[in-house]
Amino acid sequence: MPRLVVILGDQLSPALASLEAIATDDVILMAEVMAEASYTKHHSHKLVLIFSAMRHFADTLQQLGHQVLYLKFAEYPSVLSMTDAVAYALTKHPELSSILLTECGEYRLEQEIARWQEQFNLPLEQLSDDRFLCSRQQFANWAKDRQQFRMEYFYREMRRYSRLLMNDKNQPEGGKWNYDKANRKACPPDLAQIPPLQFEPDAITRDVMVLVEQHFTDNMGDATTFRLAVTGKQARQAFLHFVEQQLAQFGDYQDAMLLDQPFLFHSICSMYLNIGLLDVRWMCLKVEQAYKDGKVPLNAAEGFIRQLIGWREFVRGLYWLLMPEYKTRNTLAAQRPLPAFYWTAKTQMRCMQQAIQSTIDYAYSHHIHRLMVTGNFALLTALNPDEVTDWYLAVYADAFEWVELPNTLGMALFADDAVLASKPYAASGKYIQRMSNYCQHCPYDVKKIYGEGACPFNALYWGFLDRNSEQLGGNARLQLAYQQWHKKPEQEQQAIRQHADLILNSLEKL
Ligand code: DLZ
Ligand code: SF4
Repeated sequence: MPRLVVILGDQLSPALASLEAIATDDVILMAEVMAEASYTKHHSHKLVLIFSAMRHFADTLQQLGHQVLYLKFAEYPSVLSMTDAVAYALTKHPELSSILLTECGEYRLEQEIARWQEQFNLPLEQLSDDRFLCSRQQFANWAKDRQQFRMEYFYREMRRYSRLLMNDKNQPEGGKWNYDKANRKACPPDLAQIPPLQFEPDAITRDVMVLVEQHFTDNMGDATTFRLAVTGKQARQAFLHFVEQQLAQFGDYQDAMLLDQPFLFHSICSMYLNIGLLDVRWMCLKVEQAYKDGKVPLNAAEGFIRQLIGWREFVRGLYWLLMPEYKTRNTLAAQRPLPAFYWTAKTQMRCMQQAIQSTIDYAYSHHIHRLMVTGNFALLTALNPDEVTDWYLAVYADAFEWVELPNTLGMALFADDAVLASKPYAASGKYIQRMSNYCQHCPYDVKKIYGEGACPFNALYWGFLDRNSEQLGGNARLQLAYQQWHKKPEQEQQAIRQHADLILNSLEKL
């Protein structure tokens, strides 16, 4: 009996479970729809990436002999959502007698899909997404008897399971599981930078760029500057370029930031991986091989593999374990609205300007920009988690809720009742000064805590600790910080509090 096989915009993998299970008379449905393109105000590069990659993927499927029904954006007036697309496909193909898909990546859409069986009166089969190493069920089993979920322990199990960077005695390569401490160097400004690979848009991408420009006029970014990979082949080229040219230094400098160098030694491949153009096992094996061949040091290979099989799988597991309640958490009762400069980069704070400008230009900024600059600022100023998480979901090309929400709500905002992080990643200007050269190019003075021209991160940091002392004062990992605060003379504390309040009441002016 022929089936309708629905493939979503982040499921562009030839080895997708539902494609592995496909039969010759099944019909594949892919659809560009308004509901998915507008549930958040996606960056224009994210829209071009997804639509163009979908069109290229559909062409490949057709060339392989599959029957593909592809609905282009705005060409089917009755089709505004994935549900509409399924309804349309079933009218066109009344012979189809069931629906098959690989489980989707977001709770929101999963709820919509769960209604199809009743709505269309057809059996619906959903396959586990085995593009992840750890299934939702395996994660739930791991989490079952634990009071606390810590990435490090999950990661060790994933290393044993995947056998990546393990020696023949089943011990971690080099004797340690984690080399993160070796990965926190500041980057010398004159170190040669090798940019990530970019790709000239082909005719399909150019069409999509025009479409996005026409239909999404107020979204962040300029669609005409789009230069990302849009096929699996290009994405693999981009990743191999990273392994050969950048990975060796990725380890040492993964937390560093430099003026006008948005990429440093990062791969910029998360957006390809998260829509299925890259395969996580293939990526990890390439990185492991580069280490075995003596081309990259262990701290680089381990640091990269940890992001993929540790952190990425861990946040996905937690997301599915804890949704939908997870999204409603707001541990520190943060309520302030997001300042307009998150959309424009128009702020004098050089660090924020740099992190946001690269977001506008490339739908990308690296993890320290996200965690320790824009995220840290949002934490210190008590920005409303709904607004902040929606911003991250919208502006990054790699952002889908399963990965974005735990990283933002849990890691950056410490708003998830300490499920993800055991302490808030709050930092003063000193951290940014240590890890970047931004402060040398900033009108604010990083050495000043309060008074005219003081770096806002400083008073905000102490103000954050002071304001939340009831909730955070007992946190063992913050003892040193609280001791430093309590050592300050009362008069200085008062001046800092006043300065922090002044900033909090006029965020838009920073
Ligand atoms: C993100 C996205 C966008 C912008 N557009 C589409 C689309 O038009 N059609 C589609 O199938 N998928 C799209 N996606 C990806 C889905 O939103 C994605 O499958 C869910 O976010 C679940 O991860
Ligand atoms: Fe950012 Fe403060 Fe440094 Fe300016 S001085 S770049 S605001 S940390």
